Amino acid sequence: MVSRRDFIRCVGGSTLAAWVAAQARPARAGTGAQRPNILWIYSDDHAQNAVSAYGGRLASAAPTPNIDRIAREGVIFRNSFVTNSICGPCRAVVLTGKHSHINGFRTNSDSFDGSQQTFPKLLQQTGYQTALFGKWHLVTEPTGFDAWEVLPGQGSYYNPDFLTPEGRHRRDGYVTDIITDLALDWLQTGRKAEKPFLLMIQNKAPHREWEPGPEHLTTYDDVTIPEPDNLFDDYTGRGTAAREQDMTIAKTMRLGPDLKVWEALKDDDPDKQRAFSRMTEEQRARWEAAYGPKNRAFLEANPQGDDLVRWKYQRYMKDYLRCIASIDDNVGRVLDYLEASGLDKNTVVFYSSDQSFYLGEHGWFDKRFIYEESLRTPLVARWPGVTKPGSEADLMVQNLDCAETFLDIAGVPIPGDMQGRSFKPLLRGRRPRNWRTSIYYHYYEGEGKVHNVYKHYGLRTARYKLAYFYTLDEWEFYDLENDPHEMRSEYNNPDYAPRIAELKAELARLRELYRVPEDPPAKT
Ligand code: SGN
Ligand code: CA
Repeated sequence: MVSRRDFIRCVGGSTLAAWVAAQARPARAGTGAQRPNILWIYSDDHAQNAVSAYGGRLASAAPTPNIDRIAREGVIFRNSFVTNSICGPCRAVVLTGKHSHINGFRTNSDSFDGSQQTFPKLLQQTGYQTALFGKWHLVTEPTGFDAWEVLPGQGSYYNPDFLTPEGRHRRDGYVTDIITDLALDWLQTGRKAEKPFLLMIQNKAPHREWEPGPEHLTTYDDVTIPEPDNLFDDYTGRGTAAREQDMTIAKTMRLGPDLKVWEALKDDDPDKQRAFSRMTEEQRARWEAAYGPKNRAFLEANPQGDDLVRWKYQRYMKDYLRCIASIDDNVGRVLDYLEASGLDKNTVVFYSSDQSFYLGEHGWFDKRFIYEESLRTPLVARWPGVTKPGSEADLMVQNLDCAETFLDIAGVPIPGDMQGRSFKPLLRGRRPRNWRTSIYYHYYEGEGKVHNVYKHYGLRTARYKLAYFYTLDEWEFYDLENDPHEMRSEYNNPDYAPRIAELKAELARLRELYRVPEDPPAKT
C-alpha cells in the first residue's frame, strides 16, 4: 500500500496508476475481498427534527420508519453539522472535502469548477463505478461519474425534466419515485457486478414549494402537528440579522405557491399557472380533490393574526412531511432491494440531507443561519459487520468529512489538501481522543439576496456558539447548555467575557487552519 504522503505526491502521476492497478487486482481476481459499496442517500432541506430516529416533537406524529431502520441497524450521528447552510455549497463541500472558500462554491449563484479533485473521481480512478441520480444544483455538468442523470437547477416535483450526458428529457411521475427508479435500475442493469460502486441518490424533496406525491396528498389530514415553543419569537435578545431576515411563516410564506391555497388567487396568476403546468389532468384532479375541500374550509373560516400563522404552520408542516413520507417509502424500496439482492452485506448505506431546515422554530422556514436548526443535518449510517446496530456517535462531524470518510472506507488514501477528517473510526464505534472540539461555519449569501440573511461566520463547540455578522459588525454568543434554542445572545454579559475571548482565539485558529482569506468583504 502506498503511504499517505506518497499518494498525495503522486496524484495524477504514474505511481498512482500503479497503486490503482494493485487495488483493482484482488477484486478482478475474485478473491472475495471486494471493497465495500457506498450508497449515499441525500435529501434537500430534510431537517434533523423531521427524522424520527432523532426523537423530537414530530417523531410520533410523523415517523420515518425506513430512515430510522438505517439508524437502528447502524449508527446515528447526534452532532452532525454543515459548514455553510445552503444547497449548492453543501454539495460542493461533500464532493471536495474542502470549505466553500477553497472549493470556490460559496453561494447558490456560483458555478462548480468540475475540473477540481473530488472524491467520486478518486474512487473512479481506483476501480469504483460511480453513479449519481437526482438533484445536483452545481450548474456545471457532473464530473467523476460513470452514469448520471440530474435535475436542472431545483427541478420539478411532477413529471420533471432531467439532464443526461445525451441531453435533456422529461420523465413521467413524481420526482422522488423517479430518482429511486433510476438508481434501482442502475443497480440492476447499469453496472458491472464485479466492481465496487459509489451510488449517490439525491432527492429534490422536501425542498420548497413542498409538493407532496400522489400517494401522500392526504397523509396527516387527521393529525395536529405540534408547534415549537418559539413559533411566535419576537427576536428580542438577538441582533439585526434575526430581526431583518425574510423567512417567517407569518410574512414570507405565500398562500399560493407555498401553501397551495390556489383558490385565493386569480386563474391567470403566473404562479398558479406555473404550479399546475407540469401536471397531467389526472394528477391535477387528484390534487384538487385533496386540497379543494380543505382550502374552502380555510377561506370560509378566514383566520387572522396568530390563528392565521397557526393555520399556515399546519399546512406547511403537513406538506413538508408528506414529501418526506415519499422519501421514506423510497428509502424502504432501496433497503429492500439491497437485501433481496444480497448487496446489503457489503454496502455502507448513509442517509443525510444537504442541510436541516426551520420547521417553525423562531417563526421561520428555510435555513442559512448558524443557529442550531440549520447548522445541523441528519446523518445515519449502516455498515453490516462493522457498525454496531443501534449505536450513537456524539463527536462533532461535518459534511466536510464525507469525502475523506468515503475514501477511507474504500481504502483510498486521503489527499492532504482535503480539510475534513474521516469519521470511519466513529462508524466502528471508536472515539478518537484527538477529535475536533470546534467546528467552523461561514455563510456567504447575504443581505438583499433571497431570505435576506446577513453574511456571517463563527464556530460552535460542544457547549458554546460564537457568530460574527461582519457586514453589520455584530457579534452573537450563545450558551447552548442554558439556552438550547438560542433565544438570548450573551455577548454583552460580562460573566462570559473570558469564555468569549477564548472562543475568539479559537475562531482565529480555525480561520488560519482552513486558510480563510483575511478580512471578509465589508458591506457589498
Ligand atoms: C429558492 C426558494 C428559497 C430557497 C432557495 C435556495 N424559493 O429560491 O426559499 O431558500 O431556493 O434553496 S422558491 O420560491 O423558489 O421555492 S436551496 O436548497 O436550493 O439552497
Ligand atoms: Ca437545501
